[in-house]
Amino acid sequence: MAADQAFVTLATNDRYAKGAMVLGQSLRNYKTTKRLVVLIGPHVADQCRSVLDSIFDEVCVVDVRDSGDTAHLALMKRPDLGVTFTKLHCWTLTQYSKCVFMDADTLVLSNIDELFEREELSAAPDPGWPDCFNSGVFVFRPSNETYQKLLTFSSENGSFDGGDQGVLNSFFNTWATEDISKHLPFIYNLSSIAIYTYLPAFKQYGHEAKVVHFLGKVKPWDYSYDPQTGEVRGHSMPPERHSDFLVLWWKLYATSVLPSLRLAYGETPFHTGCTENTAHAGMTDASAPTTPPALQMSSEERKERWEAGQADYMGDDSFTHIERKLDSFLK
Ligand SMILES: *[C@@H]1O[C@H](CO)[C@@H](O)[C@H](O)[C@H]1NC(C)=O
Ligand SMILES: *[C@@H]1O[C@H](CO)[C@@H](O)[C@H](O)[C@H]1NC(C)=O
Ligand SMILES: CC(=O)N[C@H]1CO[C@H](CO)[C@@H](O)[C@@H]1O
Repeated sequence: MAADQAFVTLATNDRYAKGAMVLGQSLRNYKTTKRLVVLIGPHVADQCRSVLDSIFDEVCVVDVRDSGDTAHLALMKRPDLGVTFTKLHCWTLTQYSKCVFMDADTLVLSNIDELFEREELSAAPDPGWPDCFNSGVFVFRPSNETYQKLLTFSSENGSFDGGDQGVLNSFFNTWATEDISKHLPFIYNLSSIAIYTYLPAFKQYGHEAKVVHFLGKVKPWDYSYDPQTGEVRGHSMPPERHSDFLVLWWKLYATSVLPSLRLAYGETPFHTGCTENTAHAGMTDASAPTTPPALQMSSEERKERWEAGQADYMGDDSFTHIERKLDSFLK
C-alpha cells in the first residue's frame, strides 16, 4: 500500500535542495511509511544530488527544456512559467497512485501520513486569499492525462500570479465550493510562520501545528546559524522573528544534513550557512544571495509584491487576513 504512495518535493537549485533535505529528514524522523521523491532541476550540484539520494527513495532530474514533448512546447510559449512546468511534472509520477506534494520550504512537526486519506485536489486555504488554496502542500493523483491537460491549460491561459499556485487554482477551480473534505485545516495541518503575526492565536493553537510553511521571500536557508549558541541570525531580522520553527529548521539542518553535505563536498568549499566555520562561511555558492533580503519594505513595495502574488506574509499586511481566517476556522 505505502509503496504506491509518496511524498514529493521539488528543488530547482542548491538552496532549495537544502530545504528539500531538511523536509525529507523531518518526514523520516516522524517515521513516514510512504516513499520520498524529490524532483530536481538540471542545475543542482552533484554533491547535493548525492545527499538527496541518501534521504529520498527517488531523485528525478526534470529538464523541461530537453523534454521535447508537450511540456517543451508549453515552455516555448510561456518561458516565464519554467519553474511551474517543472512542478507540474509531479503528475507524471504514475508509478504512484496518490502523492502529497510539499514545497521545499515546509517542515513537518509530526507524522502526517493521514493526509493520504484525502482526495485530489486537497490543499489548505491561502492565508492571503482564503478562497484560493495554497499550493505549498497538496494531495494529488499522478496521471498523464491530467498532466497534459495542466500543460495545455497553463500554456493557453497562463497563471494569474505568475506561478504554480495561480495555474492550479484556475485548473482546480471548484476547490473553494465543491467538497469541504478537500480543505485541509489551516491551523493544524498547514500552520505557517505567518501565525507569528497574530501572536495571541498562535499561543492558543500553534502547538497543534503539523506542518510549518516558511512563506515569504526570506527562506530559512537565507539566514545563518551559530551551532555553538543555537542562534539564528539575519542582518535585518528583527529579534521577534527568531522563531522557534526557524531554530528547529536549523537544528535539523546542522545535525542531520550538514554532516552529509560536508562528506559529499570533501575539500570543495560550499555555503554551509553556519557561522562557526569562518573559512567556509565566507564562501557562497553561485545561487546564494550576496546580500540578505530586507524584511522591512516600504508600503509601495509591499503593495507591488501583494499584487504580484508575493505577499510578505511575515509583514504587517498579513495581520488582518490571518485574523479573519482564524476567526472563520475557530468559531
Ligand atoms: C505515463 O507516461 C509515461 C511516459 O510516457 C509512461 O512511461 C507511463 O507508463 C505512463 N503511465 C501510464 C499510467 O500510462
Ligand atoms: C482556459 O481557461 C478557460 C476558462 O477557465 C477554459 O474554459 C479553457 O478550457 C482553458 N484552456 C485550456 C486550453 O485548457
Ligand atoms: C487537529 C486536526 O484537526 N487535525 C486534522 C489534520 O488533518 C487530518 C487529515 O489530513 C485530520 O484527520 C485531522 O483531524
